[in-house]
Amino acid sequence: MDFDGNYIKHERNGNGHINDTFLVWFQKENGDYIKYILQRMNHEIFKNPEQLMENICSVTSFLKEKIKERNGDIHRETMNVIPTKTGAPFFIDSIGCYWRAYEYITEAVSYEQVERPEDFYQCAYTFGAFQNQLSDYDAGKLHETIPDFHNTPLRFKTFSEAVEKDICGRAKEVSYEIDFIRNREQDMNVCLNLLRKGELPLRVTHNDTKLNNIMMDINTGKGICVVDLDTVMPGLSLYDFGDSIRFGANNAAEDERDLSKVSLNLSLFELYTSGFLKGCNKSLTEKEIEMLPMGAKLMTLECGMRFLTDYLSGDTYFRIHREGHNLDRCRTQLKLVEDMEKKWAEMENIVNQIQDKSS
Ligand code: GN1
Ligand code: MG
Repeated sequence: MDFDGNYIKHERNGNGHINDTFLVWFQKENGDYIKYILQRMNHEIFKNPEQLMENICSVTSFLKEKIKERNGDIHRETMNVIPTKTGAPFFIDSIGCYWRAYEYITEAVSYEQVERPEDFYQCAYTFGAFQNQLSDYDAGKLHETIPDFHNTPLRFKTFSEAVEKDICGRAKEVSYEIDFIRNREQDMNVCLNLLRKGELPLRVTHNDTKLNNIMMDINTGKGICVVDLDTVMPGLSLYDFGDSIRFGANNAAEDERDLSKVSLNLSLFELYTSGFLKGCNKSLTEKEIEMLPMGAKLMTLECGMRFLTDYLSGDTYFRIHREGHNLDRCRTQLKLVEDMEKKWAEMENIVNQIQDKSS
């Protein structure tokens, strides 16, 4: 990579389940230290790193133009890919691993859980604004880095096959979870059917809108930059809204074992909804807004189903840190779905009230 100066040291960074991320220190000729983010891409999951990096370079260049128009700081408000010395956006090492590097965003932090409600509002606003800024980006230019990423009915099919095959002999201990998912099969088609009928628009979406994919300014507390652009693809706005609720409006962590702690925090749901709609700046249709609660439920159900599929298949997709980790993750998601179902009327009311206020 075209790093400035001499290598000093590196350490692991972040909590992603897919790629390996490192923070790397260099020392410049004038003695100053400079940090970079270096990532080994998961080539098993992202089958075409060339296309993936083409997406990222194209989207970040587009964002940079928008940032310049508003006199923003292009080194903080978007990711910046550091090319190799020959100008390529990634590097393949001697054992065939793909590496890429980004500028390090200084004086910024990302959170694993909502520590202050204001942070969640900032996260919502920043993801909403990200989507709004890309609303005139030609989605046809993007490669599908993981085809059918949020195709929930197809995920259900893959899940059913994993149950059928049961290669680890684990299905018998998770019959409650399997039935829970099967009983909600009809929910899985709802959003894609609306897309097919033209009632929901296809947009450029991030598709992995966890709280920890937003960098916050440590001084002002403002959301500054959306990171982890690997899954930026055409999708539904509901996916981006829903995945944030799934992760951030849960009263417990994604892998909490004590399920009594898992529930939907309605005030965080409300805060996120208002921040997201503000960031989207009236670019969402009425139907999209009406379907926001469904987006939250769908993303949570889908994620729970993906964790269970991986558990049944021998934990080959999501990185695990303990036995049964993917099962624990699955259980929190299903518990959250159950709680959303109980709070459905309240979720709808919140969305309606925010919409009424802003119109
Ligand atoms: C993965 O790597 P990370 O943690 O940003 C996954 C998301 C899941 C998430 C669950 C490419 O994201 O889809 O929602 O874990 N990313 C991919 O925590 O599969
Ligand atoms: Mg991430």
